[in-house]
Amino acid sequence: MGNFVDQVKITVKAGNGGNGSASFHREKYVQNGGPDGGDGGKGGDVLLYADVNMHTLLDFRFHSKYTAENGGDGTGGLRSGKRGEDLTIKVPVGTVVREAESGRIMADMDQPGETRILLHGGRGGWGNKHFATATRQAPNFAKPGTKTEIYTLRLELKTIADVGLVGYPNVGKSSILSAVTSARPRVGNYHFTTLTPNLGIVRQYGRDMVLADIPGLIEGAADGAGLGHDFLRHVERTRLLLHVVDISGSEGRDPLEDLDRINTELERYGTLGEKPQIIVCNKMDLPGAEENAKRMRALAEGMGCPVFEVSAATHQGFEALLAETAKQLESLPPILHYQEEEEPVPEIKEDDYRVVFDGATYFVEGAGMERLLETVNFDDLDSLNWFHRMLRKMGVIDALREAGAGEGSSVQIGEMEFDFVE
Ligand SMILES: Nc1nc2c(ncn2[C@@H]2O[C@H](COP(=O)(O)OP(=O)(O)O)[C@@H](O)[C@H]2O)c(=O)[nH]1
Ligand SMILES: [Mg+2]
Repeated sequence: MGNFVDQVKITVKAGNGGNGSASFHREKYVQNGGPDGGDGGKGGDVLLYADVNMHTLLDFRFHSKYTAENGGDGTGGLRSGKRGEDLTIKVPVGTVVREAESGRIMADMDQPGETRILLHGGRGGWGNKHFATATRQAPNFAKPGTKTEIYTLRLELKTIADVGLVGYPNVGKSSILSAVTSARPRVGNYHFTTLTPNLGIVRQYGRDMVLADIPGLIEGAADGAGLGHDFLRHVERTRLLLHVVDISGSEGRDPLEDLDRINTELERYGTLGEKPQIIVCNKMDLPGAEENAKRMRALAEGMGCPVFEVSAATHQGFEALLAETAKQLESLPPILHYQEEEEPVPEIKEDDYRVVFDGATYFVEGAGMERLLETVNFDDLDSLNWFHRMLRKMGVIDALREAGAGEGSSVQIGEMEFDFVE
C-alpha cells in the first residue's frame, strides 16, 4: 500500500487488578477485631474509538506504548481499592488491529464513532473479610489482583470506500454525492469546504456501494503540501475513482488540463495512478459544456477510460454512470470486514508438563513444554510476551505457584532461565 504510514506497532496493557487487603479491625479496648480488609479495585480497560477526524496512523509513530491504570489495593476498614481508569485509544476509521506475533485479528474499527473494549482490566483481589467462616474467624490472607499481560499490536489501515470522488474544488463532487446517495453533504462555493471525506451509500442492482467525497486536492500535493497528503491517503483507501471535472469550465480553467494535473499528482504518489478511473463530466447544463465534452471524449479514448456526462443541478446522467460503476466494482477486489478471532491456546494437556524443584530451581519439563518452546523466538519481545501468556493460560504459572515458587524464585524452562514474577 504505497508510501504512507499505514502500518504501526504499539504495545498495550490493561490495568492490573488491585490486591485485596488482609487487615483486622482495631479499636481501643476492643480485642480481636474481625477481618476488615477491603477488596482490590478492578484494573482499567483499554478501549478503541474509531475517530472520523483521524486520517493516519502517524501519531502512533511518536506514542507507541499504552497502559491503562492499575486498580488500587484494598485497605482496612473495608475500604475497596480505587477502580483503575480506562484508557481510550483513538484510531482512524478503518483501522484493523492485529496481534503482532500471530497476525490474529482483534478488531476491525470500520464503523465511524464506534467504541469497543479491546483488553479487560484485571479483577481486584478479595480482602480477607470474604474468607472468614465459622471455623476460620481470623483469616490472615487476602487474594492478589489479576495481573494483565502486555500485547504487541499491529495497526493497519484498510480500504473504507468502494468509490472515491476526486477532482478540483468546486467541480461538483459534493453535489454529485448528494444527488446519488442518501448522505447530505454541505455544498458551498468555497475551496476546501469539506475537509474530511463524506461518505454516502448508493443502492444499485440490490447492492450497496459506499461513495466517498474526497476533498482537499491542491497543486503540489504529492510533495506533501497542505491538505494534499490527506487527500492522497484517502484516495488510497478506495477501490475505484470517479474523476469529476467541471466540463463547462465555469471557473475559467480547462477541464482537460484539470484532469491531467490531478492524474499527474496521483502518478507521482506510489501506485495511485493505477487505480481504475471513470471520468465524470459534470455541469453539462452550462454553456460550453458540449464542446469540451467532445474534446474530453477524444482524450479519454486514448487513455482507455470511460466517460459519462452528468449534471448534478438537473440530476441527469446518473443512471448510466452508476451502472458502469457497479459493473467495474464487480471485478475489483471487495472491501473486507475482518472477523475478530479468539486467542488460540496451544493444545497441551496438564500431564504434558510437570514442575520439578531441586531445592534451588523450579524446572518445567515435559513433551508439551518442548513443543511450545519450539514455537518461541527468545530474542523477540512479542514472542516472549506471547509465551508468557500461554504459560498462564496453560496453568503453568499456577502450577509453579502451587509447587512453592514465589516472587523472584528461579525457574528454568528448556534452555531459558528466568525469575518468577507475579
Ligand atoms: N450549474 C451547475 N452547477 C453545479 C453543478 N454541480 C455543482 N454545481 C455548483 O458548483 C458549486 C460547487 O459544487 P460542490 O458540490 O460544492 O463542489 P465540490 O467542491 O467539488 O464538492 C456549487 O455552487 C454547486 O451548486 C451542476 O451540475 N451544474
Ligand atoms: Mg465539496
